[in-house]
Amino acid sequence: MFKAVEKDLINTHNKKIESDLNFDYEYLEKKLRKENIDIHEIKEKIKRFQVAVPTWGVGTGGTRFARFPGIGEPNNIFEKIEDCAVINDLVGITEKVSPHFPWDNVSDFKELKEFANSYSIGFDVVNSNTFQDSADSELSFKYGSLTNANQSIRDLAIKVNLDAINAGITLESKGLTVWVGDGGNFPGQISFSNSLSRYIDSMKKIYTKLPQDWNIYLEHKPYEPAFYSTVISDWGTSYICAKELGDRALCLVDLGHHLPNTNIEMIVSRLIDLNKLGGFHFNDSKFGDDDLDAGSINPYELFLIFNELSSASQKGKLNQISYMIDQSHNVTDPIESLILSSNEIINCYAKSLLVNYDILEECQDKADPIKAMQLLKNAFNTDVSSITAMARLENLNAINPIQVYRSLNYKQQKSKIRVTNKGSSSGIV
Ligand code: RM4
Ligand code: MN
Ligand code: MN
Repeated sequence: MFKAVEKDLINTHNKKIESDLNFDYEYLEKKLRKENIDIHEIKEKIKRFQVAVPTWGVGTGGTRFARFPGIGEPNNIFEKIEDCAVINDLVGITEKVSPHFPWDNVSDFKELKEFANSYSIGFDVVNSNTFQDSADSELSFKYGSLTNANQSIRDLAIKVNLDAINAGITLESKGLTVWVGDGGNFPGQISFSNSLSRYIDSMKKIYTKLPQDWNIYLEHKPYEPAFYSTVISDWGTSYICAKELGDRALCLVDLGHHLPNTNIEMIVSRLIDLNKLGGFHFNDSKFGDDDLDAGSINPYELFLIFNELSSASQKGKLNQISYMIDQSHNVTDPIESLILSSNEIINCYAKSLLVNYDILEECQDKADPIKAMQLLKNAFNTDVSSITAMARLENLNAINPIQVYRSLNYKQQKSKIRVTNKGSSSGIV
């Protein structure tokens, strides 16, 4: 750590605000003690929490209309790793990055791994991209990839996934996330039934090649890029497929992959009970897969998700969960968005640790919805920022990461060395 941002600089900034932080922390400590909550226990849990950052998240995103590149943005995976290292040096909870293939392909994955490790960055799950064609490909995913009616195209999509696994083995990743954009724009375009059975068939071929200590994560999504139907449209379909594949196939909940007003926290609970919850892609949205910053629109929902996770964890029902951010930063500096998002996520986690789940269950059993709701609201309304900031300080990271980041003028500095693609192209990343 501290190759991207100097430790001394972080220290100097911390020194200036450390006494304010101590004041806030001690105040909260006393307040929580009255409720029999040990703030140190919560802080220790916070210090161990990790959420991965997606490589594509540090590039400026765009809509299907246009992309407005930011200054000094990274052009390749090495520069993306540098940006991810800046984030992690400041916040300390994003030690791993999640690459996307073939976007992040390199000729020497060992070199990439060593480069990342030199910044104290490791690799989280790998992602496969079969939602666009590579420039040199004769076969096209235009009408589907893993579910395409044409066997050769399905084989190519399987190969993209196997290549991603192979890259991931060198990078010491432990999982593959599969999201397919397959589906139809019009009624009658695809057979719901045939495409699902082809999906399962293709995924079985990938699953058999999965290393023993890996998991495969299945993402569902109701629409986009296909607008009438998608093959893995909802958590139920995802669950059925994961079950069909085997124990190492798990469901991944991308928060933006639900229709408005869907009760995502209930889906989380269901998947925990079914022993199939594998991970998350955190982001926020108003309408669809908006990929906005986590907690920017509906922070209470994020809290309620952590509420399910913490309550299940206390009951010993939670397995290892793969946490990741999956966002598209179109109008902000992606580094700032990712710093704030990781903070929103950890704050919601900390708040969920304030809930007394025994009392909550009592309220449920005694039919006291007001008290139950109050328990959750009190936890959500507690300002836990001093706990998460103290966890950062003790981990030698920044009390106020945005402030330190802005003092670096990082993107301005990088713009002198990195070439910005001036054209305004469309596309999600
Ligand atoms: C999809 C999905 C995948 C991500 C791509 C870029 O909507 O969320 O996880 O890899 O976008
Ligand atoms: Mn996703
Ligand atoms: Mn998405």
